[in-house]
Amino acid sequence: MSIYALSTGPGVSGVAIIRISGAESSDVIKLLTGKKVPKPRMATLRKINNINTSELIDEGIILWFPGPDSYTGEDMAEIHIHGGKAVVFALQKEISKIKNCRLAEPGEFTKLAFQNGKINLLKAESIADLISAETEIQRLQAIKIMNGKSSEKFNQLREKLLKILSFVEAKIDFPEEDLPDENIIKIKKDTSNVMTEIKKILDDQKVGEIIREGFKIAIVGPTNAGKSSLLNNLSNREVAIVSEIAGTTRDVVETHLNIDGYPVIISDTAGIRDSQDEIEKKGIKLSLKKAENADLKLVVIDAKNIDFKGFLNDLLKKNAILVINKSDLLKDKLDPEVSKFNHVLISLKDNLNIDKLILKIKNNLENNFISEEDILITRERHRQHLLQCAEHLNNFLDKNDKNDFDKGAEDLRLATRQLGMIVGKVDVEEILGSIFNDFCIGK
Ligand SMILES: Nc1nc2c(ncn2[C@@H]2O[C@H](COP(=O)(O)OP(=O)(O)O)[C@@H](O)[C@H]2O)c(=O)[nH]1
Ligand SMILES: [Mg+2]
Repeated sequence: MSIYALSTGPGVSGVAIIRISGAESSDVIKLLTGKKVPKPRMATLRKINNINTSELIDEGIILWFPGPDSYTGEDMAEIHIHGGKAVVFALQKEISKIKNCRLAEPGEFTKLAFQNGKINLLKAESIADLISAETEIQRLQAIKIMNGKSSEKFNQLREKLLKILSFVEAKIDFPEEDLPDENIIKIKKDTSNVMTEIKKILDDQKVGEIIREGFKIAIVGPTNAGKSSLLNNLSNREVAIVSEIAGTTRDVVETHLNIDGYPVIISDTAGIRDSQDEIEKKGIKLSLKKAENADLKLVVIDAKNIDFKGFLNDLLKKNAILVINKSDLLKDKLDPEVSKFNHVLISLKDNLNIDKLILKIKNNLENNFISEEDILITRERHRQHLLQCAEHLNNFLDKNDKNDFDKGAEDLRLATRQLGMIVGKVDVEEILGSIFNDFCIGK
């Protein structure tokens, strides 16, 4: 079975590329052009025709990538045509008529590349991340992983564990030879070292995931303080409805921003107040939840109408900036109960001090993304495997009796397997290989 798909974005463009992968790729080119496949990797201009009527669909470039040296490892072809909707549609329709050709599923080319051993799982994931990267920081993170930065680290840790396991397994295979105590001490020490490295990787403030998914900022505070106005101001467009009627915003309104390359998802929420309205109450509940899950809260209050002191302590406890809005209406000094908090006094109406607020947000972002260099976890999946790996290693380290080595070996195997799952390499043969390479078993 061969697969095909439009690999360029949907919509009108100068050029569109349709990719084909699988044994039928050469048939597709022959049937569409009436000629044999061009020389490998040589851009070749061909007329592309309807299969049965030979009517011209378009003229375009054909690229031929014979397997196994292709992206997927299979025979592949690319057809570059003009990127009009009708052209793309007509060509796809023709390919669909060819025997054993079907439309690819999402990510299927990359999945094939992984299954055919062309790339590991982390690289496959990073390709997806690179494609969806919206900001420079996201792109840099994806490209680092694509380059093998994290695979290298996880493979290294895994190899260390395999080595330890080979010692433990040798002991099981030759139980009559007593393992000296110092060897046991070394095995434990090596395991502890791996454990320390894993703990260090896990202690990352989730920076990798935040970069991939976006830094979450929640705008919270009482009704009518100017929360929706702030969202609109920061995103430079009318995302949320602004009105003097308290309780206007009920649902959470979210928008994506790029602040100095940092991907940010900012959400405006319902104003917090005692409400009898069931829908508004639900909105308020959502607000508080957003605030709790956010990486940063912008707590917005009204400078002249501060009846919110009770909430402030709680909301400002961590990762929050107090934004006091409507400074244009302020006649007297700020209430000291409120000014004692670290705050920015702004007026959205008069566009006052907004730059100060943005600077504060940027500083906060920078502080949060500080450990950029050591990021290895970019998905919850990686975190879960690492946590489970650490758990198995703990179980191993807890075993102190030599006779428990059988079970200890199983702990190590399970730990190794978890690391292998991150990179997508789970192969028992390798354990045997490691034993043979590092241990003179024939002696
Ligand atoms: N005077 C003044 N009014 C403002 C300011 N910012 C917002 N408002 C007004 O306050 C009202 C409530 O604003 P809105 O953004 O809907 O508040 P929210 O309920 O917190 O989302 C609207 O009538 C806004 O025009 C400001 O800086 N000064
Ligand atoms: Mg609002």
